[in-house]
Amino acid sequence: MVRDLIDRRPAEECAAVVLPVIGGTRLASSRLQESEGLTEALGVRLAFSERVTIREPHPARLFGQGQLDTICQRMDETGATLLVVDGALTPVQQRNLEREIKRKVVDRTGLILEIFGLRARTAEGRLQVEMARSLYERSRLVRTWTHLERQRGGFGFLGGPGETQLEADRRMLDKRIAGFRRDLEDVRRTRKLQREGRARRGAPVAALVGYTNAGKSTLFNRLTSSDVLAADMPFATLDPTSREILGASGRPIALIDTVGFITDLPTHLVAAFRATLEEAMEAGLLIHVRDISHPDTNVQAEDVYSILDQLAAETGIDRPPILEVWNKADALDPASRDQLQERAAHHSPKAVLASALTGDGLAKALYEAEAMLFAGRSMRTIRLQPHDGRGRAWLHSHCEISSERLSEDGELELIAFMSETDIERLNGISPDAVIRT
Ligand SMILES: Nc1nc2c(ncn2[C@@H]2O[C@H](COP(=O)(O)OP(=O)(O)OP(=O)(O)O)[C@@H](O)[C@H]2O)c(=O)[nH]1
Ligand SMILES: [Mg+2]
Repeated sequence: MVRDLIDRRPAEECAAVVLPVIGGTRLASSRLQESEGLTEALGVRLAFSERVTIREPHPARLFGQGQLDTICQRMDETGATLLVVDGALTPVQQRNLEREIKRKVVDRTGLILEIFGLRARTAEGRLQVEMARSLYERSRLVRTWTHLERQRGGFGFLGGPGETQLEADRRMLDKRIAGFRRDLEDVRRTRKLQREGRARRGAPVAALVGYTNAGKSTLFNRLTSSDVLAADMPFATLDPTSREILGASGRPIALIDTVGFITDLPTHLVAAFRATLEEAMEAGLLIHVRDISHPDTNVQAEDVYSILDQLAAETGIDRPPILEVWNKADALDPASRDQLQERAAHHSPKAVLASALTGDGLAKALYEAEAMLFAGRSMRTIRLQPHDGRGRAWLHSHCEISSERLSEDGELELIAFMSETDIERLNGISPDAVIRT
């Protein structure tokens, strides 16, 4: 049923999946399965899939000639119409491979961008995907400068006399990217206003983050009694959804479901989804949902943390505190479950073993989330310099403000509910702010 929700590619497309393992790099054991899952997410049939060990990557076609011949032969035998190389291809390698095997070739970034394209439902999601695609195409144009110029040069139908096709393409893409950037700025502004609205209502925000397919949306649905799409496929969620729930203490909490991460997430996607991802980085708490039953759960967690670090560096926002939810506990055998239960109790960051499917452990997870969100939240008096618009804006978008006035000496005095983390953050933004209990 879920599959029907996805635009499907013509069924006659049939893909060969090759996972290049380059000179001793360690790849997660289930990585080939992930490649297959990503390919199937395009709605194409799978012809075959294999790992190919490459000692020395060939600059012009990545694979050795013998390896390429074998791939070609298998593609002929199985009737494959598309080659998915689950790694990075240079534009030159991609073109040469296409020429040699006489079929379409797509690499990991192309594949993920394609899936995002199929999944984008809202105007905002489509805008972000289009932006990512244009950035990707733009980067590939630059690197193939010489060959494209030779191949298509001299037409110049967009520009003046003598303009090459490449220059025209580049100009067209730059124009589109600039347009997308403007539209995305509007999206960011709208999201900021929404965040401020939430803060005014006093609801702190917890964002669900984690590897794709970890169970974020299933957990979100359970906790909020919602019905967002949760499915056994990569990148089921693209657009963030937010709902308010009441915690055990009766205080409101806003929960956000977000797009999933993946190993080697294309940097263009991170850039394009900034408005969405910023939302998570601005939260008071990140609930890192992990599929603890997955054989590569530790590698996945490492990759999630490195993407979060990258986001923190790019947005200039400190990473919010983290609560790990070790999900899919129901899929473990009883012995490992006991073992993990024990390990979770002493884990840093704090971890709760749970199952979004059966509901086990969710009350504890919510309790811990609430405790972390409200930890040390108390009423503070803050004095800001008269011109500190940034500090004031941050307070309004992150903390519940109970009053605000101008003091006799022209400084701004606010009374707000702040946690220790809030105080640290405000200190970073407004070093001159004076905060008293
Ligand atoms: N056994 C088991 N399966 C689960 C559990 N939670 C989620 N799943 C399954 O895992 C798959 C992915 O769940 P989603 O909730 O869509 O995962 P997600 O993290 O939102 O994934 P993306 O949106 O693609 O990033 C679905 O088939 C769920 O039914 C759980 O606690 N136990
Ligand atoms: Mg999801």
